[in-house]
Amino acid sequence: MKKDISIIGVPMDLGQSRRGVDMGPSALRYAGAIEKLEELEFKVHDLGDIPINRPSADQANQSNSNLKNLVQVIEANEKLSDMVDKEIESGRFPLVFGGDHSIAIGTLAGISKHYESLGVIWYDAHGDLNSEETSPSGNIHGMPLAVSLGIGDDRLTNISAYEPKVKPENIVIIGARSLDPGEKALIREKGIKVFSMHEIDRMGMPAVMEEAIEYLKERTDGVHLSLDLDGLDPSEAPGVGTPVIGGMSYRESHLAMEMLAEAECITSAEFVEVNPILDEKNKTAVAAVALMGSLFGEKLK
Ligand code: 5AB
Ligand code: MN
Ligand code: MN
Ligand code: MN
Repeated sequence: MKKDISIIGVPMDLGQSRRGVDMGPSALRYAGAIEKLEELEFKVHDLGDIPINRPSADQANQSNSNLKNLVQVIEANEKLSDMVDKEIESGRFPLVFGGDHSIAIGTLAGISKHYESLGVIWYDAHGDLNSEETSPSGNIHGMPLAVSLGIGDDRLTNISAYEPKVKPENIVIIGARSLDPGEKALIREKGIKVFSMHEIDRMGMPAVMEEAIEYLKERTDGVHLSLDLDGLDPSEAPGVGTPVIGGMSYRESHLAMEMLAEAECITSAEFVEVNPILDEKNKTAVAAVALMGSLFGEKLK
């Protein structure tokens, strides 16, 4: 990865119900993300934050659909998709700072058209494979991977006017430990590759990452890393809205990022779900920035 890096902040908290995750981009910047990447000799272009329109009180009260804040989520993702698209066109590596995970819809919409067969690593406690019908919450941050497969409301699946963004066989989920019944059914139906905490416990992180990398290298021409900080154990990353115990340790995650750096396979990335209000002294953002360092080759320098 020798390309310049473009950072795009998305202060979005409308894809879920706990306020504060809109401050994620600031928390990541304060934790030293840009300095870290510059230390690694990257030229960094910080493009600032995308403006997010909040629903009016009227609109917020009309939320009888199972897709909360749908209009605002679409709007933000269209903008994000356009920005990511332009950065790739200019030959830069897009690095997106969330915001809740609903923004992966826009990131993938901007990226995927540049590849014949884009791969995705979904590093997360959750599958994010719900739709309006299967979602227990109506929160769109639990849906972006399904949307990217072309499953869900057409206004979401068709962002940037094409679908699907990803093929099921090009996805690897790592760290899953909280899947809803509809998500499990979809994983079985589509044959999506999942390394749940069970596999991580049994095989160990090195074997999991080796297999994931080999699997993706065989079938993809680029790989997007979508890293939800709740993939980590809440003891080490407490600043997230939907923590689930029994997660990946900081060390395991660190190794996973180093192995991705060695494999030189990652072509875009996003770090999402950092909520500084729920955090302890910005610990989660600090962990995220350390992981970014490993992803961008700190160990290889
Ligand atoms: B996250 C849940 N599956 O759909 C849902 O943090 C949680 O982006 C989704 O992974 C968590 O509401 C979404 C129960
Ligand atoms: Mn999650
Ligand atoms: Mn559709
Ligand atoms: Mn997620």
